Order: sequence, then structure tokens, then C-alpha cells
Amino acid sequence: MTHLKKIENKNISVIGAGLSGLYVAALATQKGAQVFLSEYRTKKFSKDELNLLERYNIDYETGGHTEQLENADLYIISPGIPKETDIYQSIKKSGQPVISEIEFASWFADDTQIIAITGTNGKSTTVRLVDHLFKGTHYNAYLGGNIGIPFSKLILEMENITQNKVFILEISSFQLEDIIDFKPYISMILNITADHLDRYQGDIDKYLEAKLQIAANQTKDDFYYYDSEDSLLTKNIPDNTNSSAYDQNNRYKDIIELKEDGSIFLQNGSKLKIRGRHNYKNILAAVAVCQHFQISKDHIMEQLNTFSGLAHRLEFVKNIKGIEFYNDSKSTNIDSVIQALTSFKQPMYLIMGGRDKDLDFSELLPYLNSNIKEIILIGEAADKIQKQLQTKRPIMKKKDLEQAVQHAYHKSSSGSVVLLSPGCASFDMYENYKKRGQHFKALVNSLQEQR
Ligand code: UMA
Repeated sequence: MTHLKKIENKNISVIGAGLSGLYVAALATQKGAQVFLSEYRTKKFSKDELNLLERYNIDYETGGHTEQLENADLYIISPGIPKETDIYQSIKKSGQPVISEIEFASWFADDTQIIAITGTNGKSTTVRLVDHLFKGTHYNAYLGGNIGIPFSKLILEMENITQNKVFILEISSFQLEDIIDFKPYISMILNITADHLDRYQGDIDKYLEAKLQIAANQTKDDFYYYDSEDSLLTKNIPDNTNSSAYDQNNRYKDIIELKEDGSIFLQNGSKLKIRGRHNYKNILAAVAVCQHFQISKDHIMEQLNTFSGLAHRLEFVKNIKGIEFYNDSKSTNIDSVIQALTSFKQPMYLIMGGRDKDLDFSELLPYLNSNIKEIILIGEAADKIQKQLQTKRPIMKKKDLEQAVQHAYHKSSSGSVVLLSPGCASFDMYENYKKRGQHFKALVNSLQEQR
């Protein structure tokens, strides 16, 4: 494929002008290609985006894909555009290569610099943890990918740094669908559970297949990590690379301990700010990466002690009159609701609902223990969730998040937890999960004056 990588003066069409499209267009231009960026929405670019388009003198169209994008030597597709779309089908039909943004960006990085982490849940927390553990070492570590900073942006902006460069990338299955040579030094799949099945025709094997692409180009000089407790992953261990379980083959395993109540302690006795079995595993995953970079045990312990977790992921919001409020708005699938539920033993009021991603909520039934006092449902999926959870625990439907929070607050008492862990996408009521989480936090913060 090396001929493909000689892009100077080649015509490249980039499809989709979201974050990935904009930055990959800029990178391709900087590397000497003739770039055309095409976006089907009538999009109003922000000031920063317009500056970028101007700085790199990028030719673009919005409001539709026209024949201007045709006859390219190479197509770069944004991760949010599925294979069934007309545009995908038509560029594929052209016979020219179609690649993803991370594939293109990786052409300008040294393979040994890439740490790529995927999985259904825990990706963002784990890459942030890895980044945190690299802080204060001699590495120049850059965090990006699905976390919201395109790999292309990192390449574009970090070009002048040549020494000890490491890219810590959160990678989604969407980004892996169109790779050719993408080859991380360390790759990792944290777990695989049902998610994004709307994109994979309801077939978890197709989703798994996309995720496993992360290790497809690795060799015996590279390392692949998976979770020893994940049956899908243990049944599909790649043999082209050094594969091992991050929770077993881990020389730093003894530095943390998970207690029965979900709290996590360091070997030296200090309690971490993040909790739950899923976070314990995220830590094991992150420290497994460190063993390849000679980061000392003392440094890892110091850094773990100062890690405070991520917003919208089992984020502690406030204690009001002994009631603890947690914002887990990023929980948009069943498995992340389960992780949240198993992180607490206290009486709980659980707020769920939003836009369904074709998931089976009855998978929650074994986890609805008696400490869950009530499930409060909101959004489009409320009726479906109610039906699938039957009458295992008391269920109440509310018009919106505000009413749900009010209700939970009035019913709960000191010692209980109010948890927003929707198990659904946010798009029926919010722009994204962040907006939903921010609204939840604002609602909680306004409660204090009442009661
Ligand atoms: N579009 C077209 N033609 C079409 C269809 C769509 O032009 O036929 C346009 C859309 O209007 C849009 C663009 O193409 O403007 C597609 O953009 P995108 O959805 O790929 O979004 P980006 O802004 O490039 O963001 C992507 C990731 N989004 C998705 O995978 C959906 C971001 O992950 C990621 O942070 C970013 O690249 C940087 O790498 C978000 C995400 O939701 C957070 N990811 C999923 C998840 O985590 O579950 C996978």
C-alpha cells in the first residue's frame, strides 16, 4: 500500500465535515494533497472551523454531496457515516480506496508511538488514566481519537516534537471499519458487550469483527491486551501478535485492591477517588500499558492517587442531606448501567431512559437487587424499558429529567444514592450525553435550597 501513501498532488475527497473531516482535510492539505471536503448538511461552521478551512485553503461544499467530490484518487470517510449510506456506496463503487481518518493520520506516525484502546465501555476513562500515568515521565504523550480530539489534529500540531512521542488513542469500532495498515504498538480491547447494534444489523459478531481490527496489522513485535473475563474476547484471541490478558499478565497488579463495597485502595493504604469494579479493571488496563514504557511503580501509585475520574462517568455530584447524587450520563448501553449498579450497595433511586439503541433491557433483571428502591423512567424508551423490566422493582415514569430528579429527591432519604445511568442515547431530549449530564448536575445543584 505504500504507493497509496504518496499523496503529494493526489486528489483526496474527505466525506463529512465534522471534527475528523475538518482535521484530516487540513492534514492532507499540509502533506501536499489537493483536498475537497464534502458535507451533506447545511452546516454553519464555527469561527475556529472557518479559520482552519481558510488557513489550509481547503475547498469544500456543504448542503449535499455533489459530483465535485468524484474522481478522487483516495477517499477519507468520517467515522459517523455508515456503510449503508448512499455516499459510502457510491465512493466504494468508484473502485478507489476508501479509508478512515485514523488510517490516514497513522501514515504520519511511527508505529511504535501508538497506543490504541477500544472496548464497549471504559475506553475514555482508561485512555485518560494512561495519559495521567504518563504525566511527569520523560515521554511526550498526546491523547486523542474518539475521545474528541482527532488523531489528525495531534499529528498536525505535534509535528515538531520528535523525541519520546507517544499517542494514546481512544478508538471506536467505527474508526476501525476502514483501516488498511493502522498498526499500534500496544492495542487493547477492554470488553465487548451489546452496543451500536443499530450500525451492525443487530449482529454483535460484526461489531466484534470491527473491534478486532485493532490488532489485525500487529506483529510479534507488538502487544495486544484483552480482558480474561470477557468470553467473546477470550474466544477470539489474535495469534499474529503478543496477546495476553491485561488483568492477568500485569506486573503492577498488586498495587491496587478492590473492596467489597466498590471502593478501591492503593497498596500504601490511600483510597482512590474512582470506584467500582469496572474502574478497578480500567486501572489494571492502564497500568498494563505502563509496563512497556518503564514507568516506575512509585510514579504509577502517585499518579493514581491524584486521578479524579471523568465527568459524566459515575461522577459524584453532591451530597444533599445525606443523599448522594451521581451523574453517569455517559452510560448509554446496558453494560454500563450494570457497572454503575454494581458499584453501590446503598438504597438507590435509578433514573434511566432516553433514545433506545435497539438494546434488550431485560438483561438488567439479574442486577435489580432489593437496594434499588425505584426506577424512574424518562424519554422515548420509557415504555419499552418498563415492559422489559416488568415488575421486578417499582417503576415510575416521569415527563423529563427535571421531574425525575425532583421525584427521586423527595422519595429518597439520608444514606441513599440517586443515580442517573440512562442506558440510552440522549438525542431524544438533548444534543448529546454531556448536555444531559450538565442538566442533571444543574438540577441537583438547584435542589439544595428546597426541602
Ligand atoms: N455526513 C455527511 N454525509 C452523510 C452522513 C453524514 O456528510 O451521508 C456528515 C455529518 O453531517 C457530520 C459528518 O458527516 O457532519 C460525520 O461526522 P462524524 O459523525 O463522524 O463526527 P466527527 O465530528 O468527525 O466525530 C467523530 C466521532 N463521531 C462518531 O464516531 C459518530 C467522535 O466520537 C470523535 O470524538 C471524533 O470523530 C474525533 O475522533 C463521538 C462518538 O459518539 C464522541 N463516538 C461513538 C461512541 O463513542 O459511541 C463511536
